[in-house]
Amino acid sequence: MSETDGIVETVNLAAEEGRMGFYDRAREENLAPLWRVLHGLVTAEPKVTALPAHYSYDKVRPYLMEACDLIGTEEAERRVMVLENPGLPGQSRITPSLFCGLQIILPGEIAPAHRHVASALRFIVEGRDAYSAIAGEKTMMEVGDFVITPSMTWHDHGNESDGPMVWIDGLDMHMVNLFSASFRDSYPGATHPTLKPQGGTMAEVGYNMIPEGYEHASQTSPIFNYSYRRTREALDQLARFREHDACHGFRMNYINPLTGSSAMPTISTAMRLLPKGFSSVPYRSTAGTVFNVVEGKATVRIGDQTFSVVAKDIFVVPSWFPVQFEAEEDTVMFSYSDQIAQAKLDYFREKRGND
Ligand code: GTQ
Repeated sequence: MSETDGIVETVNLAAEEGRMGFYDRAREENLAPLWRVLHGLVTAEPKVTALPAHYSYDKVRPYLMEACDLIGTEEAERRVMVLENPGLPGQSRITPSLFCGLQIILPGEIAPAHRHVASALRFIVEGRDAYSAIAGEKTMMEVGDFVITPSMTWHDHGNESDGPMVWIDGLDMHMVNLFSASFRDSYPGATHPTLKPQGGTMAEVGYNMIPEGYEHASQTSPIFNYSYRRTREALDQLARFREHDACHGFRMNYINPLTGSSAMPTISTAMRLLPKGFSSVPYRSTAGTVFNVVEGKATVRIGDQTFSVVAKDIFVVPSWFPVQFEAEEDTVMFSYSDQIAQAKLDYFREKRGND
């Protein structure tokens, strides 16, 4: 980007020379002329610096294991390898607004309790019988489960199994930091005391009923573990009688049952089934989206790049890049994006088809 990239096209560049003295004096008072930057600020189309990327789990996993040899969860607080977007290196961003990391916990380890304004999602990739304790209630996590840590709730993670446990961390801290609104506390002690029995929240809100007098102040869904067993069953049943969407296949969006809106206030989450042989109509949107393959095998075209993806792989579709899927097997994919945050601000745009 050159210094005049954002200059308004009608500005007479020859005349600018004579205005430089004025610009220099204005700078002394922290003033600058908008006409030299306007079209770089208010662009005609999304200015996208993020790149499409594919993180093969087979290639990434050895680095997670090596990290386990080098540092413990107590020392690291969270033992996470950050998935960086190659177009945004060194920024801990997979898209401009979203964080993505792979967290690994070994048997017997605890990631100590803390809380922060940033909301987090966990999407389980490998392992079983590890727990997340959120606001004093434990949930056991299995592959394909979608677990939510709402803003400013205490959470710790532990592994009570005999194997490693790996999950995707998706966080909105870049949105929080854009607004300079971040706070964080460490809990005095590794784990937060239990306040509710395991399964308590599902009894309260997981059956399309709520207890008389039930109160829930947060905009985040009270359900904090959407189990893969139930999600997969829903997709399976749906595919028997509904038409698939030409762009998205059989796609289900996770919702907050109290509001019908997205399960998290800033991050949209979804699970989709692409039946074997499905070839999608290209789709683009302003919501950069992170995908994780749960089952199957597919070819994904993002802009002019093509990726072969298999179970456990992660890939990212940046804002406004067209994405197109070919399912080589029945393929199930989880995804998260900032769509809901953009929609609430009236920013979200999408296009179906090739134009
Ligand atoms: O588990 O709370 O990957 O606070 C990054 C920041 C995980 C967490 C991350 C976090 C967490």
